[in-house]
Amino acid sequence: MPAKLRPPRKRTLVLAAVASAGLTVATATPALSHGYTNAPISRALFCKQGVAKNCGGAQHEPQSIEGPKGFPERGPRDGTICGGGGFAPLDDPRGGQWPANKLTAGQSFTFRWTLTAAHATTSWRYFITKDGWDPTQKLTRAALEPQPFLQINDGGKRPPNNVSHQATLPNKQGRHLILAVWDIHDTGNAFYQCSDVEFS
Ligand SMILES: [Cu+2]
Repeated sequence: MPAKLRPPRKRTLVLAAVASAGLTVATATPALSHGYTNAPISRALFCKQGVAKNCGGAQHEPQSIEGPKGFPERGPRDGTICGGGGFAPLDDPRGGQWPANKLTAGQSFTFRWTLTAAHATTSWRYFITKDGWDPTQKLTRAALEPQPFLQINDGGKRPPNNVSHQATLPNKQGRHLILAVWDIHDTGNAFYQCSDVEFS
């Protein structure tokens, strides 16, 4: 289901106001906005849509769930992966009650991203939780299958604003978490998107 497109936030104006107040804006990445997954719908996008409440800043900027790249060796530490190390409400497992995307195991599925800034890309990687995953726990590396079930290498090229990747869904049952990682080529960062899914 495609996300509704809304006008971008006027974050540039906010930053300009801060700069004119004489403060230094320190940031590890030069870009101001980025991207999120809309298929399956991520926790951050459910927040933006108002389907999930009490999300903190993710409600206004689901595209900004960004952390150091190099997952799983580097990147946000365990328990902070879904929030990219900075959006804690996305890490809260909410007792396993996050809205879930219904998927059919073993079937073809098109993963989709909406990009608000199309950064030069190293790769797109999709991880899934192991069998027996406990949805009431915060996401850790140990809870994920060690290899992504889908990886697309872009070799530094700039993607379109709407990105799609077709894949065969893994053979899983019941509730799982899919972690999508967008590895940026020319910064030290990556974008992290967690989607709760229910396989039938
Ligand atoms: Cu960006």
